[in-house]
Amino acid sequence: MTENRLFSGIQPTGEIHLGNYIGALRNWVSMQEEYEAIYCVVDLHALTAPQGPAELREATIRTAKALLAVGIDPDRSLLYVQSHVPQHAELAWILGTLASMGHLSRMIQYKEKSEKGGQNLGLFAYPVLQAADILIHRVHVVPVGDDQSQHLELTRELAERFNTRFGEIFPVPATITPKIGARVMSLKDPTAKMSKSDPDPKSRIDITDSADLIRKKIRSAVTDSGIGVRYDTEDKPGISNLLDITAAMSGRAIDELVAEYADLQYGSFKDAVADAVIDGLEPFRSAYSAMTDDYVRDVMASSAERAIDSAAASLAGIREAVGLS
Ligand code: ATP
Ligand code: LTN
Repeated sequence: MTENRLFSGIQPTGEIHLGNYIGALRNWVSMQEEYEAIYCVVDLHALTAPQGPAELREATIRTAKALLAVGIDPDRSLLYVQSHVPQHAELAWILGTLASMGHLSRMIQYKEKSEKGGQNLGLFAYPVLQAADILIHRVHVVPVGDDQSQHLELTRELAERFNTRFGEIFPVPATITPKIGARVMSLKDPTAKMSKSDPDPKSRIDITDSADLIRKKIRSAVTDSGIGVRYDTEDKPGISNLLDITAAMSGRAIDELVAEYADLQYGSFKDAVADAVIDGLEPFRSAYSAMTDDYVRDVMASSAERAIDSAAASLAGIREAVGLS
């Protein structure tokens, strides 16, 4: 069997930011060539943080539209909404019976999110549903940003445990993270990752931001009090983050950028960073504004039908293996 199936997901919460784009979405687009790719807007996961029904519905369409506008090709790849394919939730229940409470309670994302309040069973079981997303399609690789490595380790552990107990059903999937930009940092605190849930909108660049707003946010990014553009994540985390972003958006090497910008004042350097981000996002912005919600809904509906076919066949084998009749 060729090992060429791929799955990844994104939550419909907030706006898609540059960290999502560089750390995940760009690779999703390029990997469609090589893999049979399945992409999912994970609305059930989004329910673990409180948001209103209208807001969730709107964010689901907006997120799917952004995925299409970055270049996910619906003729080649599947792109659907998680809750439209009920097999994800059923497999999550089965896998939940194999997951250890200790392992789940050590998950960094769970600890961070539950410390911010709003603990709930869904938040605790979040990585089990993520494992089900991946395993239901029996995929081989999962492209994600750095922050998801721990969840992917759990997925592999659950696949192995299931296979040992019930027979070889699941491939054990590999994690793929990008070489540059696997962890884009906040513009306001370069020791924290850029995140949708950061309350300060200036901490991140949303990919739908106007050129002016992008420039303003980059100009107000936290750097350090020294001078000189150098790549040093310990002493100059803010400048290094801006260099990473520029390298990822322009396709140029960090060394080459440092050689060109070494003697610039921070203000001029930030202008060059803003140019790279604005130019890099331009094709996305025009595709996004030209796309209608109806087109997005059509793609979601036809992809979900195909995903149900694949997920139902896979779940039948799983049910049989565990003894559900
Ligand atoms: P939140 O921070 O609110 O949990 P998020 O910004 O991490 O949300 P997700 O939907 O959870 O967004 O992530 C979608 C994809 O983007 C995942 O593959 C994740 O690893 C990647 N990603 C998220 N933030 C970053 C970042 N700062 N740098 C690189 N990749 C990221
Ligand atoms: N947990 C991920 C989103 C996610 C996902 C997945 C990613 C849900 N299911 C399956 C990869 C594969 C996140 O918070 N970024």
